[in-house]
Amino acid sequence: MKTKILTYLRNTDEYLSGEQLSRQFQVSRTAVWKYMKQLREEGYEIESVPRKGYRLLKTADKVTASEILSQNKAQWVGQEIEYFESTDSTNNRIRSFAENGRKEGLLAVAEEQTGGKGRWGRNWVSPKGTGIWISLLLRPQIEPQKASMVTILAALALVKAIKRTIDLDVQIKWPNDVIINGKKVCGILTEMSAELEAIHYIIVGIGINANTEQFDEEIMDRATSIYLESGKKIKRAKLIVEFCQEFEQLYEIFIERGDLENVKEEYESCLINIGKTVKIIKNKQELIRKAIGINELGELIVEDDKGTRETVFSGEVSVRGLYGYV
Ligand code: BT5
Repeated sequence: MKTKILTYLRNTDEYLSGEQLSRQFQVSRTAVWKYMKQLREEGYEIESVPRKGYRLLKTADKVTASEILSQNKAQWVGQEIEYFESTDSTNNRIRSFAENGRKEGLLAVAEEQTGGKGRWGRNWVSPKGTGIWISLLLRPQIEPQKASMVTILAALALVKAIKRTIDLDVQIKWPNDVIINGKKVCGILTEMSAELEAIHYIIVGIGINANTEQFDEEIMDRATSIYLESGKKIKRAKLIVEFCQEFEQLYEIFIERGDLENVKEEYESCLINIGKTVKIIKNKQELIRKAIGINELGELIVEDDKGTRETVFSGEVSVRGLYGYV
């Protein structure tokens, strides 16, 4: 109900009287008053004028379920939300929800992660109040080998969502980093539960440094935030909603087609690796190659100095000149 009232307030500049709201939502005027009180406590600035009613003045930079749901126009991505003030990792939360049979599209959102995870057991710094730490549950009926394509789609959806929110040049470092001005602004951790033939579920975990003002020394040279690059603080829920909408579109087409041919060009247009020398670390071996692009499976196409091409399916790929490979 709180979400419905918030959506209603958000969609008009007019005053809405207690009576109007109580009629609209079939609740008492006292109940309306209580919801307004709750919203104010959550940080929304709601003006109330005698004989006119309520009007939403300012929304808080919250990532609560109501704040996201009241703006989300996606059909099913992020239409169910589990919000945590603090949790170890939203990927872990989605894993337990998935094991309990929750539906595809469920989004776990945390204000803070105490055990944020990167790939291969690395740490993901996830402080309170400034970032976006979310995980999405998917149950695609595709071969397990295709699961990594979801990371490609998530990265592209993130680029599009950020560009819709703010005017910045956003790029992708294959496969899971989103980059602004040569530094990492988002990371993606895709996890899966599967058998040889079938996927039980996929968890797409996304970390976005949105309004972060500064980073600790250990990641300062490689991490940035939307705020640090643009000088503007964004409303985090808005960006989450943009992501849900963009991702849903890309994912539905992908499920229908079964490959990435239709997004290849757009993806490559923001791929920072292209034409660059890259270092591939695979089975503890280092290979130096030139990156050419991706194929319809989302694999990175690379070329050696003799012009022989091969594809990289997964692993660590650093780009010369970019953090971590100088
Ligand atoms: C990633 O791993 O980039 C995946 C990050 C996924 C985080 C999300 S948050 C919601 C969900 N729940 C989780 O527990 N995880 C997901 P990788 O490519 O391995 O990069 C990790 C490396 O990035 C670290 O070793 C640091 O060097 C650096 N790093 C850590 N925190 C960072 C941050 N906040 N911003 C930029 N770089 C960071």
